[in-house]
Amino acid sequence: MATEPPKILEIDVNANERFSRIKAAFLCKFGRAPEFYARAPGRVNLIGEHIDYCGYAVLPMAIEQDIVTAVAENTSGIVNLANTNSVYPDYNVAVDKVVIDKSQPHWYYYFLCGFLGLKEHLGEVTCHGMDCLVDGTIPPSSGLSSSSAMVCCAGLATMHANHKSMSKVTLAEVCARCERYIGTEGGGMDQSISFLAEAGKAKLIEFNPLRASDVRLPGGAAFVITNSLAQMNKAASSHFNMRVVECRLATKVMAKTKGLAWRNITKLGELHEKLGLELPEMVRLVEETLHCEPYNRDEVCSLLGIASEELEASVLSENTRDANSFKLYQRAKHVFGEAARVQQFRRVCQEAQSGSDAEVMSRLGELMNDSHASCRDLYECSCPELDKLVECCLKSGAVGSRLTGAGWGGCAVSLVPVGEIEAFQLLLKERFYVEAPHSRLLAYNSMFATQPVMGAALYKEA
Ligand code: ADP
Ligand code: NG1
Ligand code: MG
Repeated sequence: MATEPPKILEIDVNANERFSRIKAAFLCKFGRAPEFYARAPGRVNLIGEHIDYCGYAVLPMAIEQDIVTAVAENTSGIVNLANTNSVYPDYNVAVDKVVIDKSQPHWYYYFLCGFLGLKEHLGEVTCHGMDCLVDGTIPPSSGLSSSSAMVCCAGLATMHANHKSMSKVTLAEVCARCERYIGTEGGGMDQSISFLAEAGKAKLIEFNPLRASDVRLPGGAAFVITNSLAQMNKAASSHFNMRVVECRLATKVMAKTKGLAWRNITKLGELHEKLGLELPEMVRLVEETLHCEPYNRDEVCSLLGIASEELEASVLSENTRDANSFKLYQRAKHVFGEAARVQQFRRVCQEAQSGSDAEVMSRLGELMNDSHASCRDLYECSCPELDKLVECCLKSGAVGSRLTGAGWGGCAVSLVPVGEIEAFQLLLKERFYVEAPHSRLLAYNSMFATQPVMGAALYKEA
């Protein structure tokens, strides 16, 4: 239940290879055993890309790959952070001196986003110091939400280390807010599924208010993740925020054209609600009210009747302050089209029992293919490696394939008939990974069929 706190489970650490390894590393680092462990999963988004921050529903599921943090309280008032992967250096900071530098998205800032978010939410004058050792299995910067798994894991660990309890929904909302401290203005899909996921179920995540409902995926369908091996750190570039800003601007320009109080409307979903239209009508409205050529700063300022300073203060973000070209038509058209595809995907899943397996698969596959085309052509959040991978997946037995997560690199998710997973993976190894700049060995870790797993939880040694 979303209104309950995350579960506290008992674990036989000695019988669990991963937890034993984490415990040993913690002992080695801090000279004592951890008091508890927090775990938060990554996710794969099946459909609904770049629309959560516009207020629209998305359809992800949690994956086995996760972030686990071993934790023990300390009395020194310091957050000591260490990582099992030596790529990520140790860091420590006093609980009252935490500052997140947006210009340098170091790994520990993601952890500290979760720490700070919880600290502020709990309204504690001060939080306990904590010794923390992080161990992650989600390929980073690859669209499977390693960043949010880290933020959620840190938030959950901080809550428990301070002897507090909160519902999964509240934790998801707090963590969605505080991940923005790193600079990216994300929606909330990643933190929501990390907390609200249930084993065996994909979820339709809706916002305002945040809620998750079960989506039963057809039995014959497997969702296979493949990694393009191109990485993209979302906080280290302005690509992500630029899209958020373009959607915000499109909202305001369209709202002004329709005579609405545009200053108070920030999301395309709010505009949609105010106009009371259907999604296909919103697509038509984009075609009628916006032009295909990019807008420049002067044009949007003159359309809204504002000065450049107001644009910077109320629409642009810190890292898009100097932007001067905005593709409003293309971004808005993607958002309304993608929101409609999420509704259709869910409907096909609901009606799956009445159709043949092949028919259901082909309808879902088509929606995924259309989603990728829209991300590539209208939203421009794909990249050559991803386009090549998606094409390769489709030629190797996938019924549908699309980029997942923010894009500009990272993973594709493919719909593959259950009986054909092995053949699909073999073909991909030969066709995609043989040419990839990395070895075939890496390919082995870059493809996996997913099973929806449960959301974040706490573990105590039995
Ligand atoms: P995504 O969320 O798609 O994986 P982001 O660019 O949003 O990609 O976040 C990736 C960042 O998260 C990494 O650059 C790193 O700082 C942090 N991160 C992810 N996994 C780990 C890990 N196991 N240990 C430390 N930091 C991690
Ligand atoms: P990733 O790729 O996991 O960083 C981002 C956003 C989501 C969503 C997707 C695109 C964050 C934390 N995550 O995900 O909210 O907008 O892109 O659908 O900003
Ligand atoms: Mg991320």
